[in-house]
Amino acid sequence: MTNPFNDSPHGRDGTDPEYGRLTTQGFHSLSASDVDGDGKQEIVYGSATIDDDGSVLYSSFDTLPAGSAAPGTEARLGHGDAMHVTDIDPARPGTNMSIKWAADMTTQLINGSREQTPSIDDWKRGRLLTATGTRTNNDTKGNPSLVADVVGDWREEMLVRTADSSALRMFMSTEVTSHKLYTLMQDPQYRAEVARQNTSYNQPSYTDFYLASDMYFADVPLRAAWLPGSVKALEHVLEDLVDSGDVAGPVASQLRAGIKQASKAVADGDAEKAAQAIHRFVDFLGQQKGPDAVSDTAHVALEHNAGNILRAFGS
Ligand SMILES: [Ca+2]
Ligand SMILES: [Ca+2]
Ligand SMILES: [Ca+2]
Repeated sequence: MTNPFNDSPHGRDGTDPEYGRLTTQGFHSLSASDVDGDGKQEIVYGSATIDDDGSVLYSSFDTLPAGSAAPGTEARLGHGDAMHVTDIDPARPGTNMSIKWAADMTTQLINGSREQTPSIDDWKRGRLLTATGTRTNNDTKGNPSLVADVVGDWREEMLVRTADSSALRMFMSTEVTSHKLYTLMQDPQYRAEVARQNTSYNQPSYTDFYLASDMYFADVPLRAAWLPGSVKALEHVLEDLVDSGDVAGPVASQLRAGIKQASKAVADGDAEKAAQAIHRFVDFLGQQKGPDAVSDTAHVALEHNAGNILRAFGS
């Protein structure tokens, strides 16, 4: 496409009746974020957002400004080049690549592109780190290979390649902090953002809550994230399926009882007994009758999670 900042209305409808109007609204990256607060993530595609059910949540249009190719014309917003999705003050100058590096919870800049040595800079304290012998990626964008809370506290590490691309180096902050927070990887948006950094142009990964030096810790959401292979994960999935009506009737209580037995066995350190309880759980799934209802979706989800537990137990 041609330059969106000095272009005539450049949007060209695609052929799909529902999605055709999103043509040219994407850019080099994307984010997954719960932008409508319904507990499910939407795909923020650039100047458009796809709702969790696959429908178009919004597609942004605006009036082309004076000095553009067609002032006053209503045009779809197009390629924005970079995007930041979080609880942020949009009136502050939007950054290219940033990092949560300082003990006081402020944000630092990562500088250095092409043949420059990457550095971490603070607007008050100046240069905090020079990553000698390394380079960034993506030409003028100067992105590290990854910026993420890899070593879990809440500070981000910077992973950059050596200048000869033979190795990765990970730099971590040695500033001693008095602030305590769970690892950022426990934030569902942040976790998806870290995955996204590895599939498109790198942009900073953001939490879905306000993370800054003037944050209120009372506003930090408590996370209920259960890892695959835990009985808690299976319980969580079952309760979601009961809520949605995918599991209904007396079978719900039988399945709950199976999970309870497995939980108790895990707490007692009896893996064999826990595995037996999960096997019985899977048997129940295959034996509903009368008023019981387990949808196909529920079947697949519950069997998958039960299988994860059995694999974790090696049985
Ligand atoms: Ca949502
Ligand atoms: Ca939604
Ligand atoms: Ca860290």
